[in-house]
Amino acid sequence: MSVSNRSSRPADARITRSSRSAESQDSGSGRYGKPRKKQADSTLAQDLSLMNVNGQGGLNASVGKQLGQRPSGPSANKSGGGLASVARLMKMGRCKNVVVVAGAGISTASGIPDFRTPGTGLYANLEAYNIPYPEAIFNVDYFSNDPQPFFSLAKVLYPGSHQPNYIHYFIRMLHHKGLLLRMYTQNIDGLEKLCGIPDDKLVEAHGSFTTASCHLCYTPYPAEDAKRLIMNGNVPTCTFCTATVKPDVVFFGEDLPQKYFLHTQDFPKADLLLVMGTSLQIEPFASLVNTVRATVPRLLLNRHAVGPFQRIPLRRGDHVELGDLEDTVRRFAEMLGWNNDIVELMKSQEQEQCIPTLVSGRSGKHQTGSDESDVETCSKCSASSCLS
Ligand code: CNA
Repeated sequence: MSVSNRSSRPADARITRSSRSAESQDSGSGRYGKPRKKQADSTLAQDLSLMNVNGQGGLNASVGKQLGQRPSGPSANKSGGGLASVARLMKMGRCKNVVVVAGAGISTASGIPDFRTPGTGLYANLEAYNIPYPEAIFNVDYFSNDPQPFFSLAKVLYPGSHQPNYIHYFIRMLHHKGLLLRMYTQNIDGLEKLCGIPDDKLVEAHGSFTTASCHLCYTPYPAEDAKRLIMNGNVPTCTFCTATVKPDVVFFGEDLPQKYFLHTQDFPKADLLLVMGTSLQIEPFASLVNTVRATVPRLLLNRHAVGPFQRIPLRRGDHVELGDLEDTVRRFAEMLGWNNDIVELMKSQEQEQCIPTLVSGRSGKHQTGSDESDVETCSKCSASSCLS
């Protein structure tokens, strides 16, 4: 069965993942020969961005630390200008439907390498995975022949060994303040959920490790069993057809989850778009940023300018703040007066997350509940404080 037939949805209601760097945006087929549907709204998006490319971006446009490719010229203000402008809008109550679009750059501060950062990114360390080209790691045909490269990567990315960082909690705070319309993440590390962003506020566009299924016949497989086998260097196989099971992370040419289609409601409703830690190279995700209304402010927080934020002049209402994301987000939070709240939230969440690491004195199980009698020590923070 072809992976493009994975969904029972009609073809015009399916969106598959593809790498923008590997193909033209307008091509009819993906890198791996899978037919690729053009999104109805991507045409509109392109029209919108074209309409605005000639607009005067000067008044609100700014750049921060200048690294790599960057906007410059009349549309560039001093560092911090963009953050301050957006913080001002937020404080004035003008941004009540904030959409966040995020990528691997929000998790590097948690110790998870991204793809494309030179030196530390996974693509720079391919010898560890023994693959001929970077995208092969998410190519389902390649996986079919040799699942080991993806399973090696899965060991790094499987939720459990990494903790959310300040950036994740900043987004959680947006929700706490009632401002988050939705977060769209390409990440598969599960840190958004772990920091407490509720399921209904989150779209994991490239899937997650929460569920697993056969890569050929899609028969579901218990995710915990798949994880245990993969972490121990074994290959989980389908109970129905014996093909290899994989976590439900979206590979190139596979359908994005149904929830991704919420974007058709969310982006037209957004009154602020925050783009964080992504190279905007993977379609159709990358084009989402072009689907907010033309007057909606968009703020890119990243190490270098990407996607439409590379254009000079910037679109009116676009802001680019370049530099280390965690530093930038901290400054942003300070401007908003949220820093203390975020620090408190992180502390309280860390204490809660100590509970699963508590070692049970009786049953030997790890506990998440409040059954004190079952708990004696905490491997992380020495017990009693976690229970307060
Ligand atoms: P990418 O292509 O690696 O881009 C990451 C971007 O973040 C780059 O522009 C970096 O410059 C920037 N960046 C990285 N660290 C920082 C930092 N500390 N401060 C500021 N900017 C930073 O990753 P994308 O997310 O754009 O690509 C999409 C792929 C990557 C998705 O399909 C993911 O599944 C996949 N991925 C996910 C993870 C994860 O879940 N944590 C890790 C690695 C790859």
